[in-house]
Amino acid sequence: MEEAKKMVAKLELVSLKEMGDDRGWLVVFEKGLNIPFDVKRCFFIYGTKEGLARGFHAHKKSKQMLVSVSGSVEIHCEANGKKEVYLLDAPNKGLFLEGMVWHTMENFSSDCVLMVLADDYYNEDDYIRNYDEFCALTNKENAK
Ligand code: T46
Repeated sequence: MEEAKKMVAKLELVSLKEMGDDRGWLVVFEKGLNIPFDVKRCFFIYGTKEGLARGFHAHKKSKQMLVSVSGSVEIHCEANGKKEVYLLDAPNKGLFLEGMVWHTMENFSSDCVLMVLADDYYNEDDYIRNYDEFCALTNKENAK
């Protein structure tokens, strides 16, 4: 499928350097240092109800960095034929996602504040919210 060949899926867990002194800790996100894109948008997800999962989509192109700045959350990802779960439980752990990564956010702790940095403005056309469509575009065998 020509369209699928052009689609990128990248995931990387990034460990950020913590700078600490007797006052506490400081972590930096900086383009070129640990963020491989220009940040155009930032949003926060918090107050998620217990047992609730969010996400259930992939992006066609967007690049994002997910960081749990408070509490913890699991990011369940499916990309390049593999399923992996990443636990974000510290402000110095970033999960970089680009493109065709089907992801859900699950098991939010009650104090979780999930920060997301994105390389582009909000555009619903960049979302694939239908799992069968995701499977078809990534040539998955269980696609209908
Ligand atoms: C993602 C995960 C990690 C906006 O109007 N502007 C925005 O910038 C965003 C992110 C959302 N919205 C609206 C769209 C929906 O009506 O806010 C509502 C909730 O968004 P959504 O259901 O997409 O939220 P999540 O938690 O499922 O997904 C979000 C991001 O949308 C998505 O890009 O990768 O967080």
